[in-house]
Amino acid sequence: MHFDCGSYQLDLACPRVMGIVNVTPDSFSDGGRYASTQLAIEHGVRLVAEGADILDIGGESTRPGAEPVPLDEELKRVIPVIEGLVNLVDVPISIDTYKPEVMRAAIAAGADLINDVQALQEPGALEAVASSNAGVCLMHMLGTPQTMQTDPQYDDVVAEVLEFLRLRAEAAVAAGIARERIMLDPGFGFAKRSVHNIALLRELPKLCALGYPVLAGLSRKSVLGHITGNRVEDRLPPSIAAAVVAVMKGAGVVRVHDVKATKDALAVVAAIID
Ligand code: 9MG
Repeated sequence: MHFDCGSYQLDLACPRVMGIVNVTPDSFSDGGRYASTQLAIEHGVRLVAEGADILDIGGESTRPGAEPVPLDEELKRVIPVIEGLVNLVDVPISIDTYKPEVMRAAIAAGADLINDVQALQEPGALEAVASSNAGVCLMHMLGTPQTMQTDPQYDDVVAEVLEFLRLRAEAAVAAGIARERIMLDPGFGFAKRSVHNIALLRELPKLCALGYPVLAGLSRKSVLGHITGNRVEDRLPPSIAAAVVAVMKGAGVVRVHDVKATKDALAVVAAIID
């Protein structure tokens, strides 16, 4: 299977690692360390040197309870980072945003992939992607980061997430986005209790069976804290375990903070399992 995004075509026969570049002072695990253009660019370059296959740039935190960032502030955070990175790295640049204005500006600045935690539901978002050649990651979430963890309820979380993503992919195709440009993501940690996250990971092959590449983002997330009791700064081993399981269950891309450690773990898996 391959995935088309911007000027890149990713062969997903081997799993790809998306490295996270937060440009958010309130980012839940970086504590604002990379909240300046230069530091974010340097961080992205370092992640590529460690083996990142994609960089995901985000200017608005999506952690539970995070406040929205005004449009102009988000643009000021992410656009200079994208402009800086496109000249320095040769991997697809992804922009983590749900705002159509940010999507358009990011694509004009050189972004190849739109990572939308709202699955292009914002008015104008489908059109912003359709009028470009960027790829898109459609993620499942109920509500917004402010409300999502209040009391998430599902009768059958796997069936409901699959149906949502199937319909959003259909909407994207109907808007003119080629199937090869679409990736799906169950949205681990977004309006989900641990039991929901675990069921979605266990049943990931059902999502893969929809025929689109699947992205899994479990790095440092609270479900790993619930399972292990570890605080966020001690979640590297559980994050690696989760990434390995996700790949073994069919994920084509894993979104992670710790690129080198994840690449090493996946290299061992690839050497042993065919
Ligand atoms: C921005 N962001 C935070 N967590 C994420 C996840 O699990 N998937 C995607 N696509 N984006 C995420």
